[in-house]
Amino acid sequence: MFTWEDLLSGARAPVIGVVNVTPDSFSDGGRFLDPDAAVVHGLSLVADGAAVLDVGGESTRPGAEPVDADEELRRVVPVIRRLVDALGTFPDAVPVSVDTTKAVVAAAALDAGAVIVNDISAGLTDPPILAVVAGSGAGYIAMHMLGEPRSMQNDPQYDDVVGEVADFLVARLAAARDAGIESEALMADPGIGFGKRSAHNLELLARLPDLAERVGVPLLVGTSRKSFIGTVLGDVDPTQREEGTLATVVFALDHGAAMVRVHDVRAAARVALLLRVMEESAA
Ligand code: PMM
Repeated sequence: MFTWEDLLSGARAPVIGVVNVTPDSFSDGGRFLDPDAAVVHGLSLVADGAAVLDVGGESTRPGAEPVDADEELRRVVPVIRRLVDALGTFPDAVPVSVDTTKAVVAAAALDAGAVIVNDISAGLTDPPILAVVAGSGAGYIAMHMLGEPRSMQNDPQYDDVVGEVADFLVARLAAARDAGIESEALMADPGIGFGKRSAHNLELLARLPDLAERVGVPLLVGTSRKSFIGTVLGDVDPTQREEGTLATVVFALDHGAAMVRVHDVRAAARVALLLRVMEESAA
């Protein structure tokens, strides 16, 4: 069975590298749609220090249209199979995760050698995904999103963003356990940018320690290149947000995040390793 403790006790920095096999993701859409390019990119992220590779075939950027299961399968399964062939299997090698909300895609990805399912809908889009994960002993990431990608940035509102995200995650983690997923296999994610304004994202980051305490499982934070960084720093192109991303990576890891999910793995992994050494010497 996969456990986050086994992964996090390894020597690698707690960094998940993004492999988007999509034509339309917000910061790298189209760059790795070709399977060869996606595999080469994934292997380069491992060389850069990634502890997990997260392979996704459906863009989740604001306004994105859904992709049908056949197309998503066609995009991700060959890439996962080839990455696992090249890397080997966890725990001896860096594990591969699939970024999907669909049970059929999760099942095929696990069959191809993935050992983690990253579900931005926390099991709400396709509830049987929880049983698929439970049956395979895979790891599971449950993320908070308000609404769906097509409409999530249309005026999102919260009375208490941290409390509402925590309530949601606690409920979805309970559903995952009810479906048979072990607690040690669960990770939670506040879903930065998913149905949230900049102020909501900043408040979630500021109060990560509260959130970590409420959810009781390791937290993943995905800020990489997201628009609140551009809102603060005034740049328009997502690829110009790397320094800002690094500031959020340091802040998140220092405030209770167990892992971060990024596009530029080399910089984040080096920052995270240095942070770990500084924290050990301060202890
Ligand atoms: N962000 C994106 C996609 N998948 N999954 C999790 N768990 N957390 C995130 O923050 C997250 C995600 C959007 O970024 P991308 O389209 O560049 O992958």
